[in-house]
Amino acid sequence: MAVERFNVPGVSCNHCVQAISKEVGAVPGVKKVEVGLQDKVVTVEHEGSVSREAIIDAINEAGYDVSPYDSTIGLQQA
Ligand SMILES: [Cu+2]
Repeated sequence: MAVERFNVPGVSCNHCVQAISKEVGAVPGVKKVEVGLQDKVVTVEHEGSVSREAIIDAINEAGYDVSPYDSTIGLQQA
């Protein structure tokens, strides 16, 4: 099992959370999706066979852009 995080600055309400959860959750191999409304971080747990690109594609498909996530700096509040 692998866990990856994606910084998605466009997350602003529960609609965004649901749209991203639905799109990313539909990617084969994805087990769990958590969308943080406060930190705007999408956390994806998957089987390890899922490419980062496939998840980014799904987030884009939902209508949101992904920024590179830097866990050492942390996230700026909008
Ligand atoms: Cu929204």
